[in-house]
Amino acid sequence: MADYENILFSLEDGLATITLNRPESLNALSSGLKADLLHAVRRVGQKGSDARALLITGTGRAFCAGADLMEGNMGSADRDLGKSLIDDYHPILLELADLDVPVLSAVNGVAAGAGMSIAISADIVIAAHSAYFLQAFVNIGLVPDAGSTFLLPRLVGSARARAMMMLGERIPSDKALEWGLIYEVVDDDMIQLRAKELGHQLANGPTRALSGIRHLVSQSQKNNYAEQLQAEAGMQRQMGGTEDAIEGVMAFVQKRKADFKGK
Ligand code: LHQ
Repeated sequence: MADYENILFSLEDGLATITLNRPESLNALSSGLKADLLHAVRRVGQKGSDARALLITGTGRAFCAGADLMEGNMGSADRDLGKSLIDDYHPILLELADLDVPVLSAVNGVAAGAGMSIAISADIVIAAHSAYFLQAFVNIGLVPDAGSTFLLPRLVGSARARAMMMLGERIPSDKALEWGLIYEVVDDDMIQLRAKELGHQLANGPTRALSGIRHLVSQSQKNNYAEQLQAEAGMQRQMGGTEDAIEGVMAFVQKRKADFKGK
């Protein structure tokens, strides 16, 4: 298993876990952390990988405080933030979106700025009771990025998204749950346990169907109704021939738990 300086990476029984690991700066996205993250996500997605689900979380009291504001020329006028996004952030976000395994984020503490964007790009988001979500960008005179303007309005509606983006206020996890931004709130001391439990459930699931679900939901952002029905039919045609779908029906008929292999 490759060693990283800024993240922890493990692969256990089909569950890959990436833990952002710069707790002294609330896991802010330094160049090093972004490089490690991209490398690890690519590992998960590479052909022949044993990963059947990916969990992203953080160490310490934060999930991720967004771009590292202390690094390099972040504070100078000659910085090209657009280039930084295109070169360093988009590859991570697009790699995550393209994965053929489900992605779960366990928001153990604050998720701010691009850290929030990463958190909410997951298929399933759970958060600790004391965690909060912060569209921090406006507080430093920037616009939301790293996918937030795409994802957030779709998750919570335009009214709440615009207010969150313009006011830059902390949204606690229970409000995030009420808004439909996340799936579940967990007691602080249970978040990692619950994340592993859900992660292993996904890793033991019918991987090709889970991949199909994430790609279909993503395609529904641009398709009209008729196109989406067509996309579902095309995907279901592929699923019908999978070993897991055959096993799923057999297990139902034989009144036993299905043993999915991800094939
Ligand atoms: C940090 C950070 C941080 C470095 C806390 N960097 N050290 C932008 C530009 C370019 C291209 C790409 O995209 C982006 C996207 C973005 O993500 S822009 C948004 C960047 N993030 C922020 O603006 C959030 C900044 N942080 C905060 O507002 C607060 O730290 C939060 C609300 C997250 C937490 O507040 P507190 O719990 O009060 O903690 P703290 O402020 O005391 O921070 C603890 C330490 O972490 C502290 O270091 P120190 O040495 O004093 O203990 C902070 O300097 C450090 N830290 N965020 N983003």
